[in-house]
Amino acid sequence: MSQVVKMERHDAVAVVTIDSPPVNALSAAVRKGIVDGVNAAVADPAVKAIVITCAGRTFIAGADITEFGKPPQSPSLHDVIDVIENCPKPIVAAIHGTALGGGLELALGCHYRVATKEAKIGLPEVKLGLLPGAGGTQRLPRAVGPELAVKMIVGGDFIGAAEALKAGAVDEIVDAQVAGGEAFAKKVIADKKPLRKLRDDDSKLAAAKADKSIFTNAAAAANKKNRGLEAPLAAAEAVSHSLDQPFDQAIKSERELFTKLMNGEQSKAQRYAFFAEREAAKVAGVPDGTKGRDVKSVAIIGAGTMGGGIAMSFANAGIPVTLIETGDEQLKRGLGIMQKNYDATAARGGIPADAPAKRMGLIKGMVGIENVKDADLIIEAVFETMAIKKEVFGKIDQFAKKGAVLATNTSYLNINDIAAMTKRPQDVLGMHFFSPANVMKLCEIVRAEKTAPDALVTAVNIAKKIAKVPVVVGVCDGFVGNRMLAARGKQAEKFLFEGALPQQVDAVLTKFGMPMGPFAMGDLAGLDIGWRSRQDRGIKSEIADAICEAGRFGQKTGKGYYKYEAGSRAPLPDPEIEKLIEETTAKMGIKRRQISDDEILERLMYPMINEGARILEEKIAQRPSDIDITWLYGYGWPVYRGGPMFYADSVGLKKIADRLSFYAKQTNDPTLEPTPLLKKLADEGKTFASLAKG
Ligand code: 3H9
Repeated sequence: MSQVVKMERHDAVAVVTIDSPPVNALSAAVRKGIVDGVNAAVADPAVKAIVITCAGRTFIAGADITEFGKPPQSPSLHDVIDVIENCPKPIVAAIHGTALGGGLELALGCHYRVATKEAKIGLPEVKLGLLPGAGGTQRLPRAVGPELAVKMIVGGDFIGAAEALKAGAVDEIVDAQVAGGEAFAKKVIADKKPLRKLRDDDSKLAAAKADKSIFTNAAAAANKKNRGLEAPLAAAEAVSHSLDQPFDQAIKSERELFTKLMNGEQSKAQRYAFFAEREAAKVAGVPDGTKGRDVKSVAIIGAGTMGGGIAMSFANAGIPVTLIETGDEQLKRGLGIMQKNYDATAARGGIPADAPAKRMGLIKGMVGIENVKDADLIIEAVFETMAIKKEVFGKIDQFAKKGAVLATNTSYLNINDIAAMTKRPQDVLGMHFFSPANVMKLCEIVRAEKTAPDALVTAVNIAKKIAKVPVVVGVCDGFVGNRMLAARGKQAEKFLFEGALPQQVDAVLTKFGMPMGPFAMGDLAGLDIGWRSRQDRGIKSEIADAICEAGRFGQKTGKGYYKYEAGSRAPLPDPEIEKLIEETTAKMGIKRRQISDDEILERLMYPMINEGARILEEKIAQRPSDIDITWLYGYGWPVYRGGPMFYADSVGLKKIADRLSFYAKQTNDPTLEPTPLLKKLADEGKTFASLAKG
């Protein structure tokens, strides 16, 4: 008897039910249980048809990812699907929740499929750096036609039951999976329906035979969207074999491509990122069973770029928000920008035409901070100045209701000091969104000294609800992401003095896979902000200051470290900058030198990793993988490189520690010496990942 799959006979229908929480993944035990269940049903002469279905919240969510990279155990998923497809009695897959990856491949091996109304199906393997490896690249095009199939497989996106029915992937929509599956099976018996096998049905391929451009177009689109990823290109190739190879040969090609991806570095990194993201949502150091507080209403203070973006994130998730400003003028301006932003997205086809009105309808603009009084969660997004934040929190404390969670969106400031302005520091924490807040998925949830566990859990829950990826961090200057960014920025700036130009430094990072380098990023954010902050703090930076003194504030002035053509965001190298840098360094008596790309990469990355190690030592981040998630979702770190700490492990910590010591001496900067934690791990031949295991 299987612990995870049971078989019951209801009249002439055998129901094989998989019950392997949380998501019925196809572990070895589940695979064996299905084969045993089907074989038992075949052996029972009273059974005329079989239903395969799942208990719990979902149909099979795919192969068991935790088994990848370990020695294979039989039966393989291929074996299971062969048993199903070649079964002498008709088999109906009854789908609810999500049928994903190997789960959908198994369903496509069944002779018929039914799904509940809210069910979704998809082959998201590319998101793990893989492609469907159990026949999905061949059976899906035969079910829905190659055009939709390649779109689904290369993009990894799901479709709903209604679309699946229309496209031909399911045969009927049912109210409940088990009863609906049984009823359909009875019809199959009564109508003597044939043992339909997708592998033998080429009818939908015939029309597409002439035009193979759908595959090259899908590959080109994937390449444009996600530079450097191998899986989408391999997936497009695998699906294309549905047209130029017989079924069995195409399955062999699929297997070869799948195995190559599975053994490659990219998928390893992407699988790591999948689990790291889920791990990040688990808050260490709160008592087991801590529940979040109820959040029925949300208020956001400040309708500027950040406040507006945060409000849009809530509206996008269908949650009403009150957006608070100090005056009508500011409120009108903020709401106007949001409306324009939504209209532009709708015009591009990014959201339905009626979405802007619906979403703006969820955002209620109000003047006066007293309007926070009904909110369960208040997020402050005003100017990044301690004095102003303190004043605002003093006022929030006056008006907010008891038990409300009070969050600040500060990106650097000490939240303990902000919390001290209230009589309820246990309710205060940080929710640091990243710009543009309606797009970027990261939300650093900052735990201050006195933050109550249930307040923390509330913030994590609400961040997930608005489709953000929460990472819990501690209080320090810049938290995790910006603190590491500062370590990188310091080196980037030094390079300009030593001999490199902005375009050389940036190109090293874009070649690595980052969406942009530090100088293009500075131009995008606006150089005047840092300039003003340096003036406040009495800090000089000769090149950056000279650029701002020349009125070059970045993209908004059409010139910064680069120049920009009217209406374009593409950075163009500017000879004027080259001249400015050379003149400035000449005046300072610096002899410039050729700097290699290798040196640039090492000196940008390793100090950042060193800072990450320091962050772990100080327990500002709970785990190395949390730092990786911060960079994946907040700064566009390429997912196929897993994140800075994962990357460090792949380079080897000994090499990183040695190079840091070398650069500390070369540039006369002792802060570059490896931190005690990095040094210890390097000396012991260990990785950052070993810390998580410990
Ligand atoms: C594949 O199928 C390859 C085949 O083509 C070929 C094979 C030869 N395995 O996300 P959640 C865990 S590749 C193992 O928080 P939700 C997850 O880690 C696979 N574990 O829930 C978490 O554990 P914990 C193709 C899995 O409701 C728990 O389940 N399939 C798997 O927000 C809950 O997950 C995919 O890529 C798995 N396959 O979302 C689908 N899936 O509680 C991947 C989940 O310990 N999964 N877990 O942290 C998903 O997209 C989402 O989990 C899903 C549910 C939408 C299903």
